[in-house]
Amino acid sequence: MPKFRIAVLAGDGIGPEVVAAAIAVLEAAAAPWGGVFDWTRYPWGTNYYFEHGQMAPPDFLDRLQPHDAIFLGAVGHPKVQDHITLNGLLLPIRRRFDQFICLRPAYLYDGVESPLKNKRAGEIDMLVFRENTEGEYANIGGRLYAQTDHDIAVQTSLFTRRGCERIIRAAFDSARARPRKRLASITKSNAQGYGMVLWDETFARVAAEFPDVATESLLIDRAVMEFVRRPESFDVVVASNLFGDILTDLAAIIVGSMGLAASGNIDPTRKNPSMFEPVHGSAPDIAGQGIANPLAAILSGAMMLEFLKLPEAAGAIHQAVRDVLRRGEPRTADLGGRATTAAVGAAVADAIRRG
Ligand code: GGG
Repeated sequence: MPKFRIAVLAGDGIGPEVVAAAIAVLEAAAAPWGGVFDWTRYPWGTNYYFEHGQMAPPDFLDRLQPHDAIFLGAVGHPKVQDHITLNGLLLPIRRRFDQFICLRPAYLYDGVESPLKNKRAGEIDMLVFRENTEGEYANIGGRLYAQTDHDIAVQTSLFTRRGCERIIRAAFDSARARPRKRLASITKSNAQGYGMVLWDETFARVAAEFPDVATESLLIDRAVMEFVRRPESFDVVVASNLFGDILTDLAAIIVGSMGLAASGNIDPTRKNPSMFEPVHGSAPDIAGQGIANPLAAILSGAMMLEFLKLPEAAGAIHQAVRDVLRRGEPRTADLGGRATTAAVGAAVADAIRRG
């Protein structure tokens, strides 16, 4: 078994707490294969920013390049504007390593209550493909006459035929491989008459190659309504960078908690390291208290194991998480419990060792 070189960016707030719990679980899951991971921890994030005036050193992307994967906790600090933390660390990684697929599953586990009434375990089961390298996150624009009465801001969304086609195609491939074979595309092409019309046209063109996949195209305002009204009807969903981000917070909440939402930022060509991170942010309101839910980070770790082609180890984590959630304890406050991050992490690791 090769050793996998994993870059760990625990980051800010609850990031280090959930990452520590997740690494212990990943070690437990991979133990039958011997010492599988070579973890390298990088102290980048807002503490680094306070000391150096930037989120990471100038060569940080070159230093990440040789790794097999990146495992990230969270970035963000109440004393630093979020566009600085995002553009200083997270977004350059996604772009430089061409992690154009942001994969975000949302599944209603047995033992977890949806805020939507009468939803049974497994009834909500969707996989969102978020475009991850362009769209509304392209960071193209500028300010003129900043901080004066004439302040002007221009922010441009970027949609390319190549960018639309590759994420839409990846979503179709995934939908075809799933039992329900359904794909929903979400835009706002009535108002965004250039970029999102290009998206819609690309979706229609690629759809012709997948006659076995049932499709629907929804505007984002209708989509948020339908996520609440008929979430069980969604299987695979594909959306732009911004809409994918917003939709997956909604998807996380209807399956019980942001504390369960995992994600992978994937370069499917494997030329570059892919990055795995919980969807949640740094949660400064609970940071340092040891009460954050580590399951989103743990499930992101399982996605990393799948990507590294360790499906048995990933399966062991999924089974252990299912067991712990079904049992009902220990669980953290976001799921109605009182347990600590460490206790939930230890319960999952124990379930893996017993399993
Ligand atoms: N878990 C990573 C994290 O801290 N995410 C916070 C965030 O604001 N992410 C923005 C995004 O994914 O677009």
